[in-house]
Amino acid sequence: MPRLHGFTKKRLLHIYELMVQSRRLDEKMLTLLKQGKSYFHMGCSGHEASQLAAAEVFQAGKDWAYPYYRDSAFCLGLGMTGREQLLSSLSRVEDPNSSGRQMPGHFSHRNYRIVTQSSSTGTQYLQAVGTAMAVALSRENEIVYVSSGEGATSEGDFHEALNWSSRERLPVIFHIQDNKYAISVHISEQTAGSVYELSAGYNHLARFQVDGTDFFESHLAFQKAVDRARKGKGPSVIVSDVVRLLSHSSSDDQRKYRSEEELETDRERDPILKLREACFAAKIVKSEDFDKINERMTHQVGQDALWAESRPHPLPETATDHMYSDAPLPVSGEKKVIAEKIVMVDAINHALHEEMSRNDKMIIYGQDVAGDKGGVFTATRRLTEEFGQTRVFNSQLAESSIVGTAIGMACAGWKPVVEIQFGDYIWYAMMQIRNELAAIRYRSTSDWSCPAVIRVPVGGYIHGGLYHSQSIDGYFFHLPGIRIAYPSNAEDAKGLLKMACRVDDPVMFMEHKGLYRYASAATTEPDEDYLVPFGQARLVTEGEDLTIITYGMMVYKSLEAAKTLTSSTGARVEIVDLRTLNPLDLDTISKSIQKTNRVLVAYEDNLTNGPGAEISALIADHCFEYLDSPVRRVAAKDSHIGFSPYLENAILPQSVEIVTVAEELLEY
Ligand SMILES: Cc1ncc(C[n+]2csc(CCOP(=O)(O)OP(=O)(O)O)c2C)c(N)n1
Repeated sequence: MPRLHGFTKKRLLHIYELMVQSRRLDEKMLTLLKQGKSYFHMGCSGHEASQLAAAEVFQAGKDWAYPYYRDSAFCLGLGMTGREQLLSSLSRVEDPNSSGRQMPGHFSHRNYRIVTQSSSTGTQYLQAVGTAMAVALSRENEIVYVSSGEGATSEGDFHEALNWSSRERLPVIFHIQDNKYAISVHISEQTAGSVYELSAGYNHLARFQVDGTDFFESHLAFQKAVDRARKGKGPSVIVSDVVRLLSHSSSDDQRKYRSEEELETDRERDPILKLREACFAAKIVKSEDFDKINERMTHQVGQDALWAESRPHPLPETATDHMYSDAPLPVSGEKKVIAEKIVMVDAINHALHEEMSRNDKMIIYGQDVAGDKGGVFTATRRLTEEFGQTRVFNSQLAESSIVGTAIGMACAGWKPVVEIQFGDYIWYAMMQIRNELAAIRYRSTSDWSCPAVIRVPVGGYIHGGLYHSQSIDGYFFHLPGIRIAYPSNAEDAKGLLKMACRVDDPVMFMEHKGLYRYASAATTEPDEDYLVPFGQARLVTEGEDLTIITYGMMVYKSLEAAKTLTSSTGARVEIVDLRTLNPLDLDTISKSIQKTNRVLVAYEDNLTNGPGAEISALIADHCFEYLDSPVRRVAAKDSHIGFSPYLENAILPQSVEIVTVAEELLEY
């Protein structure tokens, strides 16, 4: 049987058909848009050959894919149908990519292991690396595809991902589709040299530079890259020189920044024409065969579009569904005390130890967490010794890498419990947390979920200055999709962390550094079956005259204040320790206010827009009729935190301020 570069006629026609289908889909989607039936489009035209070359060597449903928004031909190659892509284009509820929740082209398909993609250029690389870490741990012979344009390689995450995957020889193929433009920005304004050149220097990383409009040349590179990935030799980066035949998106007009000559030169490199020519030259396919396919695809895409238009839209009442898991919360056993006294950091260590024993898929990593050191606060001490380097290891010094890879691991069914060394440095990971971790369940209508745990030391009162004292809860309290636990003592820390390790949602687990070894936060140690349910506040003290809603270190500042108030005024103060900020126990807050009729919210984050601001608003909404005085807040000043104790004391909230405000409320 005649073959061209090893491909039979039948296979070549199949590839040609997918290329044409992808091209017709672009055309049809732009028509639908002009007809006012859809809202946005990003085209694949000009990128088809390199994408289908990639799809040829990946095993759909076994291997993993993190495609770019231009990867429609790649997704067709894996098995996604034109109808499914049209449902996405028209934002219909049956769209398997996102049920109309994301812009078109943000691919996701559980059956083909296409992991849900966002619009953030560059977040996908580290997630792909995380999935490759999961693959390596599972010892499966799977590989991971991740794709982007050349513009997105300017994001730091690209370089972090090359570093991590190369260091660990992970089976990732980075496909960089270089069409020379990031919207209107030419690569000469983007990249110091070429992406191929700037990815040099990583040990174990293979690099390929190909004409991405040539299917056969691209296929050869992918074949080589995949072979070495499957043999455990490490990642590859394939830079495909492609053409962007359409404007960046339907909102762009490339004639504003590209000359007609340049556009014509690109059109001459059309990958569909190239494949046709190669097949003619080899006399393997006749022109009628291609013409028949063209006709069939025009007809099929037209019919598929009509079908997709007939399908239902998402219902408005479902707009906020899939924010959190529906799975019931794990249930605690009866509490048994196993030790008389334990400090909070040791309780955290024991919780991790117990959960690692219980769950073989739990993995711990972060900066300095491994070995005898066990983290700068010793929370992970002795865990590497007990569970080995493959399950408890040091990460590179890169917060986005820690969270990005954790997302990829969690999407592949593992349970990463990672540490960010100081809350003050979590900002490098903010994109991964805000746009990815928090949104993955929502945007994939629960096809994908990301139940990773981020442990993060926070808070001041430890002479830490601007960059070791920050409270970060205000930022994350604002964010739907992530649970927040914030224990104030050892027993709660153990029970809440064990719960965090078992729930099906992402959790930010905030650990106040000042409480790690704080004598008052030491408690008896509950046994391994003890869990603290999320959304259940604890009454620290009971009283009738005033409620203080608080959490973390402020529980102790409130206790001091309550003592002073009782001795000076005789008032009895009820202190409510929230234990989790999301979910928030509004019920306990409300019951306490019904009893005391006066409330103060004390929190360590700065005043403006801190969690207490929202809690005060909720109290105004839900408890107004029970109040005999205004809702007041005591919080940090709206300031950075100075290092000198004279500055720090003036900025962070103190018990004396709670006393002053409480007295005003009691006298109101
Ligand atoms: C983090 C981030 N910054 C900016 C954007 C807006 N944006 C969307 S696509 C794009 C250009 C991407 O260019 P490139 O990676 O080369 O891919 P191409 O569109 O050329 O295929 C930009 C700037 C974004 N989506 N995400």
